[in-house]
Amino acid sequence: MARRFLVTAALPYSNGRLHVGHIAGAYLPADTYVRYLRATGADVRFICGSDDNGVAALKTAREQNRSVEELTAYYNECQRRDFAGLGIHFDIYGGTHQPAYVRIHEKVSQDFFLRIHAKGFFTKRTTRQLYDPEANQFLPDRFVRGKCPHCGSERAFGDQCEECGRAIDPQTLLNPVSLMSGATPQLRETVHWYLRLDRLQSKLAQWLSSKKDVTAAGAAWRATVLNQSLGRIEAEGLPERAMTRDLTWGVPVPLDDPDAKGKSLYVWFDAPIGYVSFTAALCERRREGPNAYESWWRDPDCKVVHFIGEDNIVFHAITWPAMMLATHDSDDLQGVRGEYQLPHNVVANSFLNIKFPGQEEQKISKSRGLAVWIEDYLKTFEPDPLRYYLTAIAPENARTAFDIDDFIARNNGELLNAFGNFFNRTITFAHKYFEGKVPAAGKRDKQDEEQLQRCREAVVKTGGELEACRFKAGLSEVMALTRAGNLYFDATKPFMSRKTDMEACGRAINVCLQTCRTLTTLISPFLPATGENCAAMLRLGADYPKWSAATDELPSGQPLAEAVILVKKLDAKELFSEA
Ligand code: B3M
Ligand code: ZN
Repeated sequence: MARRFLVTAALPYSNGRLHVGHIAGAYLPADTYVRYLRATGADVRFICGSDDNGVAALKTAREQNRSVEELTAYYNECQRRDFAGLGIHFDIYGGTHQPAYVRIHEKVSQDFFLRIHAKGFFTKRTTRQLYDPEANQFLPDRFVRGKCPHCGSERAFGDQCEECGRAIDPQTLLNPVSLMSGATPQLRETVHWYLRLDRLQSKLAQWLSSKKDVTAAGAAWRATVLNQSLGRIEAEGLPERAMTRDLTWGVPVPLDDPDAKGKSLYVWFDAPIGYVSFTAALCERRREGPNAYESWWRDPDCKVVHFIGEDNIVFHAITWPAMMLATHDSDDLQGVRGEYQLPHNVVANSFLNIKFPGQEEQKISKSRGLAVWIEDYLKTFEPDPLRYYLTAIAPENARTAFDIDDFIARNNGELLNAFGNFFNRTITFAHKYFEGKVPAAGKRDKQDEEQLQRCREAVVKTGGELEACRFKAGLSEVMALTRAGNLYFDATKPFMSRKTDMEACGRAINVCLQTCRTLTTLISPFLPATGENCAAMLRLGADYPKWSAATDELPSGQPLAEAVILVKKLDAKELFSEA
């Protein structure tokens, strides 16, 4: 039986374009993982889509003077294009409020809410909240501005001050002003449904503790993820959290209760359910039957893996699992068939900083125009140089920086000089001196055997790193084999032996070609377009990414295709000069 995985990548808010930080954070590692798993023969569904609900989109739509429907449809389409341009291929790219998905998403979300409600994990409570008497509506925290009670900045939002970074209780904001109408907000009573995280916390803690140890896939959860989840529970415990909002843009609260009128589910309640509803939409599209999504979500034989950025950890490692636990009948944390399965892994990267030539490293900032937008990047460059760089510097355990000069240097140094050049010199040589065919393996000596042994070891090591979601380490194994290939080429000197000993020369080129063959499979999850070009030169056929075939030898006499340029030399001026 094939292993089964459901892999998700965080749903981007559909109120903006994607930049390199998003890609490095969640989408590229997820895509690499999915490609690798498929190469091992696993059955995988790769799910994503836009997060359309909630305040973020509403606010941008207001600022841009367009309808929220139009805004979210527009950015959903932009994101789709950016991902496709980078070779990030989801099985489905839905959207929590896109016309094609909103019906199924509302149904799954409302069923989820009702199930938790029936199990008694909500408390209905009255609270006081800021209300705009002119716009006649309650104000989301982001729609209130005022003076920060901590540092005195005049530009604080109702939930947070961007000046001092502190969280704010909206009721303590000084001189509050509504961003809807400019009116002074009043405090009014309202009713919300709170998830009893306090009652779920000991189960959550027990489950999260089990993730400190090595999982079946060969790795513990990342420390950052455990610190922010288990660490938080141990340090402060979990308070109840409101899962509804006074907002009409979202999934309506499905209760037959006058207090629920005009309210929506909290966006962080319905967003992770998007993973489920998009899976259901995918199954529907494939005509697999109405309950087919259950074989991905309610079956312990399928592993669910979430890829996210560090700011989403609490929601994926605490709130979302708590929501699922609240639907369970059984107390079994290992997973019972028929019930929602808690994630096998939650893989979070840190943020990416940015460094433009001649400037200091800084945080990526949309508002200050400090970012490299995917759309802009793709106007000039191929996807693989970016995929290479973002994996080589992946912020897996701490922040790292996208340094424009370093990006160019590594492309031209590592990817072109080492990887591209190894293929180029090997294949060109075979064309020049062996009629474009794989020369005879001959009688291999120790040096030859050692190089082939390195190939076998690289397959095992790279696979081990990828199983454990250590993508940066996986890529460096591939590059280590590349360097070993170049060293072998230099040491065996086929350019000399061709004049004196054609048999020895052919043996060396044969081993180099076998190394190329292995590298083709190993590079393919990271750089799919490059992998395809390599496979075409070696005439490998459709199953070249198959992991178990990575060291299958190319038979002597097999014809090769002409060498193509695998990696182009890049110049920073092409894109980033006046960024
Ligand atoms: N839209 C937050 C973000 O992009 C959010 C992720 C939802 S994943 C369910 O940071
Ligand atoms: Zn402040």
